[in-house]
Amino acid sequence: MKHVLSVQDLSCMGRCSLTVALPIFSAMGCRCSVLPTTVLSTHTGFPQPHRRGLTEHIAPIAQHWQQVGASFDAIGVGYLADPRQAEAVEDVLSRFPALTVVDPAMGDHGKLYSSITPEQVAAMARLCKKGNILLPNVTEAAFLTGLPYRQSNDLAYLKELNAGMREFGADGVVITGVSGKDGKIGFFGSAGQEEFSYETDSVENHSHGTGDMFAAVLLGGIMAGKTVQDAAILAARFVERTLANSPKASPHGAEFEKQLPWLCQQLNSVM
Ligand code: PXL
Repeated sequence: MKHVLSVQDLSCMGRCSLTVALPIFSAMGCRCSVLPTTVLSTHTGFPQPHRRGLTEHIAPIAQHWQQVGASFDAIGVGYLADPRQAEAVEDVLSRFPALTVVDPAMGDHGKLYSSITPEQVAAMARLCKKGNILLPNVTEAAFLTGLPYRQSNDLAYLKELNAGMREFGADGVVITGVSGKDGKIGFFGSAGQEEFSYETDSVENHSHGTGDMFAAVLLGGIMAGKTVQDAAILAARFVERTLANSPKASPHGAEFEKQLPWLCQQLNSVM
């Protein structure tokens, strides 16, 4: 059984980050260990969550894992609260060689989340250099590459964003949140020499945590033997189904649990 490490915050309520990653990895047949980087009462979409950073615990946890001989097939990194945390996670990545997927969760719709500083963007850029696969949305790719943000599916622009992200050294990049024509939404990506794109119907249902669902399904798909492109398509279809079958814009996040049986079926049909 593949062993995945999920490195991101634990938002105790409001589906996102670890509370999404754990059940998805389990449903996809992976053993999932966790490195919670911050505990929050809720994600930051609720007003004034209580939060406790766990930055100083990251290195001792990783050291203990080394003492007990832990190893991982893959590591998925998501939302991190500040630059010190990003540095601590960089250190974890250097201790455990594994396929590393970095989702530089920092913003959306052309803006950084309120808690994200320019120093955090620089720290995430350093972390991206350690990733084998990078999963920015268009906003994050623009901030990381220094290119202007455009809500556009212009191919030349997407190729430029993708090329800028590939300069971090990853073998694969999937840029999510690309707005298409006729209300479509999709991704543009590359793996090795190949570029690819995909669109689904855009469901008018903005919800926290859908990027975290995408990242978990993508990594679970790769662990199940899929290519980056096929795993990204599976992830996009999972998020589309989830949003289409959830109450609109609930702060508690989208009801991905109802789609887990479908996800298992998709894997079983190819395994
Ligand atoms: O889904 C990304 C995310 C993760 N963790 C926390 C967040 C968010 C997005 O708002 O607030 C704490």
